Amino acid sequence: MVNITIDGQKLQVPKTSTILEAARTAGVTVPSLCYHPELRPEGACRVCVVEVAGARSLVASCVYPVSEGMVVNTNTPAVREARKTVVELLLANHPQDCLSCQKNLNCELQTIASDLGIRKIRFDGEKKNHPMDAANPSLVRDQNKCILCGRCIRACSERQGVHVYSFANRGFNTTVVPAFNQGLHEVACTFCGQCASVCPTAAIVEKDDTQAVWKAISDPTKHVVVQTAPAVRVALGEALGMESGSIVTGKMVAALRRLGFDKVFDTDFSADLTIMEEGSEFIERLTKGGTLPMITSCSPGWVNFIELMYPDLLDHLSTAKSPQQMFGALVKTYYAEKVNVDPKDIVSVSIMPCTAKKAEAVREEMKSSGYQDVDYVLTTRELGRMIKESGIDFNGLPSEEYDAPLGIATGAGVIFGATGGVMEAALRTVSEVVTGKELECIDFHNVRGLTGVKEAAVKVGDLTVKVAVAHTLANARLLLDKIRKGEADYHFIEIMACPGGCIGGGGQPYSTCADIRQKRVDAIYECDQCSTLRKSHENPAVKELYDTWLGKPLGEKSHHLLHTHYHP
Ligand code: HC1
Repeated sequence: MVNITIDGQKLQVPKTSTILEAARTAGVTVPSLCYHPELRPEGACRVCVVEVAGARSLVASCVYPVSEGMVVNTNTPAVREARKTVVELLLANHPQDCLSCQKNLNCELQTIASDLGIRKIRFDGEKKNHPMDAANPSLVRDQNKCILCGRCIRACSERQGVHVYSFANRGFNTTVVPAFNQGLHEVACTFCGQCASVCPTAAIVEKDDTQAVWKAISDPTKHVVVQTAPAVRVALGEALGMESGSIVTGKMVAALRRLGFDKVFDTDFSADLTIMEEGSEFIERLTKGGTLPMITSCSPGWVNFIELMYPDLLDHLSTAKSPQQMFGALVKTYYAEKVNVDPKDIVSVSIMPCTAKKAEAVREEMKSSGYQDVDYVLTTRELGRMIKESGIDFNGLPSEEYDAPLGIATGAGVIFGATGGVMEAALRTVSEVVTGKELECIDFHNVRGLTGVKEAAVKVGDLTVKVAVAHTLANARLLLDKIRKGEADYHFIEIMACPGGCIGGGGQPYSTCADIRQKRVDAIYECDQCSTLRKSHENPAVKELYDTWLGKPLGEKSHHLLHTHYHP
């Protein structure tokens, strides 16, 4: 520890701290833009400058280390003036379209300009004129709004190990671009959206599909159904002014009805179905011989990643479609038959925490019903915007239930939303199906939690099943490299592309950080704990689906509707 003084306050802080970290632990607010608590500091934007006694000039507090006896002032006229000038220079060549910008009121540049009391931009700078990159289904890049903080570069390389972005050119012409300034659809982008999630402005945002959904809802000839992913219910509240980790399942269902959806269903239903299919596939591979370790296939950012980076390992991937896509295939077949609606008149919408789900929905093979199985995917943020636009008092809504039968789900379905949840749900079912005996305890604590890679050995009858769980694509790499080298003796692996699993998805409300992810995870397990049924194979609607329509897991109909193939 070292002794320092910040704004007259004497502190003891770890000697590895930067001034910014020390200030924040002491409750002193120092504004910053390029700094992100989960990414390597860069010192690029200089918004966080402070005065250090004895230093020749102001220093960037996010990269300046503390030292014994250091005296720091964060609020002097010179500091305030320097910060203002830095932000004014950023604004000088920034499109000043705040009122109509997708990030209006969620933009860190806007907030800092306001906090610093900038009322006039003294410099009328040359404006950039880059074309938009919008030729992919998930993300829109507007380099004219880029402030060159480099957070997207670091998120993509450090968190995801994908390395899509880098700086190019010099001076005023500096940009952040994929290789050779290609569009995201032309490079090895997984569309996970972690870049959008850390971008302080609207330089990278999700593709907005809300207008298309509004149009479908107001078309009287369309039957518009919606499914909501497990992780949305524990995050949507944040977009509407509620505390992180608020469980808003019932209010969300009520809001979706008021928005005009004809039926409100739960992706947790098809998560249960995924367990039936994927669990059966695992048992088959384990007992009859098949490629092991088998790896889960529900996270589309992860599926894109293995297709792009490790195509030689695609045989390890389960052929089970994701719950979103199983749901889509059933809505325009099973459900359409049940309610006697022509599938061509059904519009199938999903609400997801994920930007890669938009790309998954338009994959060529996701048309098992004869139509595009899922028509529109909205992120949690987009749903938040629709609710605001409609003037619904979200907090004042009553709690309502999902519609049957595709809204009936178990706790095993909801834990899909947190890292380790798919594995735990699978273990609950696989154990009971293999042994024919009821588990004494269905809480598999050793696969829970936010550790990057978790391992466990689980007794299933006489077998010891070795499992691993990874979240973020950088951690996925660690496991895949082990498999490539023949050093992995796992039977079953769960991989989710985003930090914390879907609760930390690229489409979740902004400012997601470790603390918020933990609250969402806790909320997910609370949803499970409060469920009457907590094992996928006990879902009565799934049982009825098999009994009356599908036949059995891995049967012919399942194969056609619920399984897929991949592209090396
Ligand atoms: Fe997910 Fe999944 S858990 S991938 O994170 O398997 O997005 O929430 O909906 O499909 O169920 C996302 C979440 C989600 C699917 C499920």
